[in-house]
Amino acid sequence: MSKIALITGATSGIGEASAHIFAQNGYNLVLVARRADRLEKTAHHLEAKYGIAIKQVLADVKEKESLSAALEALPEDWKKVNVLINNAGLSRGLEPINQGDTDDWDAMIDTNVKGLLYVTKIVSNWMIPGKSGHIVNIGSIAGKEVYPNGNVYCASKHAVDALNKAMRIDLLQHGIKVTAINPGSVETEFSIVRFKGDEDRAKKVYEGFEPLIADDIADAIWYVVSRPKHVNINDMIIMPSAQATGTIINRTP
Ligand code: NDP
Ligand code: 8X3
Repeated sequence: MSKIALITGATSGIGEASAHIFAQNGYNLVLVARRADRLEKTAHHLEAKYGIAIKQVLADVKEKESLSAALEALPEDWKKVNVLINNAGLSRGLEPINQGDTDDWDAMIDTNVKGLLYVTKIVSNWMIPGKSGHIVNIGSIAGKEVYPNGNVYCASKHAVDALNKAMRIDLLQHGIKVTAINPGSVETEFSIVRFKGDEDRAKKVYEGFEPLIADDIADAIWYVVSRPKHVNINDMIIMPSAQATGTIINRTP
């Protein structure tokens, strides 16, 4: 059987672009997301285009029990995962801490931190018997610095930064590589989700400069995963050339 990559949040943006690049390179894929129609469309397209096999896992990474049941229901051969891309994540809202919506906070912490942990526990245990594997955690520039009103999203990505380091220590003895990819501004559905469907507000985030696109990040993920066995890239920050920090962006007027 070909190598297997398991990608969470594969129905859009960085996860979907990563599914393409791994499929193009002959990997079979386990794709995890919540939107069934999008998942099916992506899976069928990639199977037809690249002649690879795909298992669709319709699951919410926040939901510990149903996530675990859906992943454990995979056939044993499909649990021999070589690469895990912990990508599923979101931001909700951009308000000062005293005005934040606590449901938004729950969604971000439960998805970006707890969901990532639940998936990692299950899949790392599948990797351990083979004494190999590679976990790629999608962090953010928001995990390296804090910006106004970014409070809980930044905290959740700082947690990913810490967990990335922790996983590398804990899984070292099992031969599992661990890498974080930390992007700046990438034009995906991210801002539409952050601003709860307000497409005009989302569009303004990327106005006046050239943001990254999902393929730029997928390309970096493929780069780190395709290094020789003895080489690990611990941590990568990737920014648009026009962006210096989370909020300092050189926009043309
Ligand atoms: P998108 O909104 O385009 O994609 C997010 C993906 O995550 C979707 O496929 C969505 O699928 C999935 N997802 C969200 N919540 C869940 C959940 N609870 N369970 C399962 N899947 C879920 O955004 P991006 O591609 O930009 O985001 C991907 C990652 O990159 C996130 O972790 C984000 O924080 C990070 N990031 C993004 C940056 C950017 O500027 N865009 C910059 C830095 C980091 P579905 O709705 O079908 O479940
Ligand atoms: C997404 C990038 O700058 O909106 O993680 O936090 S940012």
